[in-house]
Amino acid sequence: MDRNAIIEASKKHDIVPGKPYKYGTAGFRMAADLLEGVTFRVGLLSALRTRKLGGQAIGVMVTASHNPAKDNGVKIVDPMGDMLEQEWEVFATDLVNCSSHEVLADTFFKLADQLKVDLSSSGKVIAGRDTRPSGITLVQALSDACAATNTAYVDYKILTTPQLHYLTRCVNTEGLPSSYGETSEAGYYKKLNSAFERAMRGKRISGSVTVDCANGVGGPKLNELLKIVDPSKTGIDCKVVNDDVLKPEILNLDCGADFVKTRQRAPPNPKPQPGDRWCSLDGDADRLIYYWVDPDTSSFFMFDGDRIATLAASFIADLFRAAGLEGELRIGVVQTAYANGASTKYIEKHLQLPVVCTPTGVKHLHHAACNFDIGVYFEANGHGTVLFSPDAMQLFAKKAPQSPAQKDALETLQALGELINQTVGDAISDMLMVEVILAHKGWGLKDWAMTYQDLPNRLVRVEVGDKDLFQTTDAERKLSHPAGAQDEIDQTVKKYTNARSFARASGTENACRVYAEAATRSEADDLANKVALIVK
Ligand code: 16G
Ligand code: ZN
Repeated sequence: MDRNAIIEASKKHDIVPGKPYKYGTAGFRMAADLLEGVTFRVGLLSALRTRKLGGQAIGVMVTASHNPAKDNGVKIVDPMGDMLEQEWEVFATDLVNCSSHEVLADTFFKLADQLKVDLSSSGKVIAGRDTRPSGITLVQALSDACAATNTAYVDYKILTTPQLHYLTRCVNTEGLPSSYGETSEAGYYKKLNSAFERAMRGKRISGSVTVDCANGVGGPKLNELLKIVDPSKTGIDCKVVNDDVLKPEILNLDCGADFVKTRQRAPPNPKPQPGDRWCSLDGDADRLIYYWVDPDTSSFFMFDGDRIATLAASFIADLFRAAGLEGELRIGVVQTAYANGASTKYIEKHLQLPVVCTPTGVKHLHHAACNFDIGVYFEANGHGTVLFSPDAMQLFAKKAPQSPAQKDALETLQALGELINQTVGDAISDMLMVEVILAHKGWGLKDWAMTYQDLPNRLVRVEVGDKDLFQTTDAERKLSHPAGAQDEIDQTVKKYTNARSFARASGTENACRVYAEAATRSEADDLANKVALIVK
C-alpha cells in the first residue's frame, strides 16, 4: 500500500481541525460540513477492518437518522450486519483525530502493524447513504479512501440504514448455507414480501395503516416495497405520508418517530383521525412508533418500543406453546433503563419471560439478545428487532409437527424469523411484524393498548458543564460519580409512589438526561425536576 497515495487522497478531504472527534453510540455524527475528512478516515479504518476479517466486506452507512437535515453521520457495519466491534471504536477515534495527513498515514500503518493486518491482501467496503444531499460529498471521500488503499468499493447509493446492514450480511454469506438473501435492494424487498405473506398464513389485516416516513429515505423505500406487495393476499392497506425527499430541509421536520416519541403527539400534518392506525419511521427508517387517537377518549395514545417488544414477545411465546416448543428454547426480552416499569412488570409477571437491562445504544441490546434462542430487544424510542438463533431457526424447520396446529405455529415462527431483520432494528420490517401479529391475534389498537397501563413518566434534558463527570453502573440505572449524587436521588425517589428515576450522560450530546416515572403524572414531573436539580 502506498503511503503517498493515502496522503494525496487525504489532502482532498481535509479534516476540520480543533475538534476532538469521537466514535459514539451512533458512529460519528455532527454538522455535515465537519464530516468530509472524518468520512475519509472512516474509509481508511474500514480498509483495515475488512482485511483484518479476511477480506469480508465492511459496510459504511452515511446518515444522521432523526437529526436535523443539516447534520450527517457515518458509522461502520461489521460483516454479519452488526455494529462495529467496540474495541475498534477507539481505533476509529484515533485515526480521525490525527493532526496532519502525514500523521494520519503513519497512524494507519502503525495500526495495521499493531493489529497484524496483511495490507497486501484484498478488502471490500460497501456503502449506503440516506437522502441528505451532503451524503454525496461524504461517500466520495469514502470512495477515495478505498481507492487509495486498493480496497474494492461498491456504492449502493440511497438506502435505509437497515437495508445497508442487510446487504452487508448478504454479500458476506453469498453462496453459503447461511446465505441471508440476495445481495441487492430488490432482494431485500423480495425477502420481506415473501416472508410477510407466509407469516400471515391467510389471515386478513383489518383497516388501513398510515405510515409517516419523516420525509426521509423510508418513504421511497417503502413505496418500492409496496410495488411488489399484493394486498389481495393479506388485506394490507398501507398509506404512505410525509414521503417527500425532494425538499431536504423538511427531513424529520415536525414528523417522524423521534418527533412523535419526544413530543408525545402525532405529526400535525397530515393529522390522524380518531380510530386511525398510524405509525412513524425516523429519518433512516430504523425506528418505529405506532399511535392512534382513541375514538372513545379522544386522547392520543402511543405504542412505543416497549409496546412493540411486549407484543412480539407475547405472540412468540404463544407460538412456542402452540408448536410444542415450550422449555426447548429460551425467549427473553432486552430493554434499557428507559423502558417503562409497567412494561417490564408485564413481561416478567404476565408473560413470565426473563428481562435483561443493558446500557443505551443498539449494540448493547443486540449483544444481550444474542444470549437467548429468541431475543426480543427494543429501546423505548422504537429501535429494535427480534433475533432468532440459528439453532432456533433449524428447530422450526426440522421439528416434525404432531398436529396441524403445531405445523401452523412452526411455519409462522419460520416466516417471522425471515420477516424480522436479523441484523439491526428495521422500521419497515418491524411494521410488517406488528401488522402480522395484530392480524393473528385479531386485535385492534384498543386491545393492544389494554395489555398494561404505562406509568406516567418524564424525560428531562439537563445542561451540565461537563457531562463526562456523570458515570453510571448497573446498566445506567445508578450513578457511580459524582460521589453522593446517587444517594440523593435514592432519598428523593423514596418520597414518591411506585417511583424510579435515573440520570445518565447522553452519548450523543453534551448534556445529561434524567428519566423519572411514578404513580401519577404530577409525581413523575415533580420527581424528574427534583432529580434534574441534583444533577445540575
Ligand atoms: C443513539 C443510539 C440509540 C440511542 C441514542 C441515545 C444506535 C444506532 N443509536 O442514537 O439507540 O437510543 O443514541 O442517545 O445505537 P443519548 O445517549 O443521547 O440519550
Ligand atoms: Zn435512525
